Amino acid sequence: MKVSIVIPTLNEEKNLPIVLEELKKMKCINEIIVVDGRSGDRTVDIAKKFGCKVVYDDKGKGSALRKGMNMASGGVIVNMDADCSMIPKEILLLKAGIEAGYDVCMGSRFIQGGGTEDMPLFRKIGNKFFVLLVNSFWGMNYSDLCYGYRAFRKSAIKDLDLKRNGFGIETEISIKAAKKGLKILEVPSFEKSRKYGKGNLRTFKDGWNILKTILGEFRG
Ligand SMILES: Nc1nc2c(ncn2[C@@H]2O[C@H](COP(=O)(O)OP(=O)(O)OP(=O)(O)O)[C@@H](O)[C@H]2O)c(=O)[nH]1
Ligand SMILES: [Mg+2]
Repeated sequence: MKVSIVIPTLNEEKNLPIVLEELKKMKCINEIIVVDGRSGDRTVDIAKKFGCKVVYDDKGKGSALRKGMNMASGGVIVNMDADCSMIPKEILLLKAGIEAGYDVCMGSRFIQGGGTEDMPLFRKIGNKFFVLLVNSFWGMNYSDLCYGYRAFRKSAIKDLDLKRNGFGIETEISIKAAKKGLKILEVPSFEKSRKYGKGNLRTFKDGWNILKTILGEFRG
């Protein structure tokens, strides 16, 4: 199956070329869509130099991902970050999940083979708490939640009908995939530290948004 990669970017001029250089070596990748949140640096120039499709969206990471996924043409659509925290070769594992018949194949840092060097203790505790809530509310067996390295069957994008604009998007995906009875697989993934620059996630503000996402989906 052909693979489209969707990468949201915000000021990633140092990290993006490293990621794109590695992606270029992978034969299974058909297109790379960079959805830029109006970076003030050379991110967009770099993406264009590597032959990526570039579109703009300044409403947040969730909105950017939605825009990129909606325009992707591959049968398999993979979301990944631009900050060098995700190992490009794991795309093979994510893609295999879709080819084996799953609708969504999610990287997990908390099953054997996975891990993270990019998550302070209080974020780990928050993530575990959110995983527990989602598993209890929707009868799931997720091991991870707020992680964006995931592959989707093209048809799943429409089924998910995503709405969140910010960092709540991963949580929304996990919950809606469960609600809609999509076939979900977790595969191990190792998250490295972001290489250059600072992350945009604000632990408490975005943690609150994630909690609101869970409670909103529970009520709705
Ligand atoms: N288009 C767009 N991309 C964003 C936005 N915020 C973050 N990103 C990108 O989304 C990806 C993940 O964002 P990060 O800031 O690394 O967030 P994170 O990995 O949860 O947080 P850290 O662990 O602190 O790195 C990166 O490729 C960012 O450049 C945004 O508002 N718009
Ligand atoms: Mg990051």
